[in-house]
Amino acid sequence: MSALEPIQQQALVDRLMSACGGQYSPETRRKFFITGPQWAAAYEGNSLFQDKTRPTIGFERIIEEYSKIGIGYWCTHDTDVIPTAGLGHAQQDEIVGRIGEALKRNDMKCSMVTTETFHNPVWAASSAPEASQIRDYAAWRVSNTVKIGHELGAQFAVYWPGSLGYWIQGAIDETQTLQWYADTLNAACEADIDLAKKFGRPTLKHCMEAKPFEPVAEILLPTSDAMMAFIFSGKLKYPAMVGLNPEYLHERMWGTAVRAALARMLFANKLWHFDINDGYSLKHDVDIAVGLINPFDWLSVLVLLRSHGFNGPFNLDYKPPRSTSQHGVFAVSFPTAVDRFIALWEMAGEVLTDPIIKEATEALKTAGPRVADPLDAAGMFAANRELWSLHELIGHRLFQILIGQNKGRSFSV
Ligand code: 3MF
Ligand code: MG
Ligand code: MG
Repeated sequence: MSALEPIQQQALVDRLMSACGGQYSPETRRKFFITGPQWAAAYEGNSLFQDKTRPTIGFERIIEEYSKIGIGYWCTHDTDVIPTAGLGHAQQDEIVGRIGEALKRNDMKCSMVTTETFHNPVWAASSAPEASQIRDYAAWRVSNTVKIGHELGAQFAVYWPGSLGYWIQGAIDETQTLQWYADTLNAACEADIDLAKKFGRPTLKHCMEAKPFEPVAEILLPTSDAMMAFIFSGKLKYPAMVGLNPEYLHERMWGTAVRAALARMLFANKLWHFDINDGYSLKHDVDIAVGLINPFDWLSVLVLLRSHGFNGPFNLDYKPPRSTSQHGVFAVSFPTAVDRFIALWEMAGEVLTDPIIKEATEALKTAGPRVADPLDAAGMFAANRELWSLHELIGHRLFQILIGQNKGRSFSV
């Protein structure tokens, strides 16, 4: 093989992408409530120790590219699209107007809006700091985002309180900070109730998103479980308006089984929105695309979600790797992420109708014969002894479905 010029490299990528096959059509992709974040496609490849590898691109291009791929929904932070200094001024209305037109032109919808309360220096002492003027500003920021949400037709508002925490222990009273953060969410809900009336729309679903580490040393609401305790603490004025936006990797980062964490949210009726991606346990937030690291685990997650009727939104909150070019972001990264998700979703459907899993699950629930003495633990164990091998058999069947052995794919020696 001789060295390839960049233009030939792009053609090679495109040719191998189509050689991969198995792509879903944009129409099929659009049937799913899959949402594309402004910030994911705009990510330039930079990090704490790494410089940018891609150019700056704006919402017009991103909305158009998502639409072509068949990602039917778009979402954004307020400051992904409006400079902080322009918020609340004419510039905001002008930009929101242009976003509305870009969405319409490309047959796209805005699904969700979120407030950046972690990046700007104003949040250096957290998004609920001692300075009451900054807390008032935070309350205004989230309410302003809710307003933008109504203007763009969004159904969801998301809150990632990444800066709600500290570096130096002992300097703040955590319970006070949590109360101040509750006040911020109360302000967002209150504003939403008024705005919804004004716009003649339902109120938004307000979803909290937890991440255990980053960007500060100690996070006050590090997990979705902590957030549920917060929602049900009695400190929120509108707890029924507030639910969760878990992120697959954020849960995995602290070591839980993601499926079990999601089950706890389903149990509390608070799983409302889901950031889909992948990565490694006990590492920083690497935001790798869905299914590239833990496809087996992902299959299991989607079996749970499908069996509980959770149909999205599924938000592609990942970072196209910095090795991927700008061309690759839209030619490889997003379409393949969407297609792996759909393939895993369809596989989860196969799991739910698989006759072997069905029969095994039913047999386990029917259980062995009841013993006469309800206190006879040894007898109960013996009565079910052979059935419980089915747990492992079900696990094996899930693996077979993942690799297609249930459909006759074989690996000969
Ligand atoms: C950080 C995140 C955030 C949130 C976003 C939504 C930049 O790890 O996951 O993405 O998803 O702020 O509110
Ligand atoms: Mg993440
Ligand atoms: Mg996220």
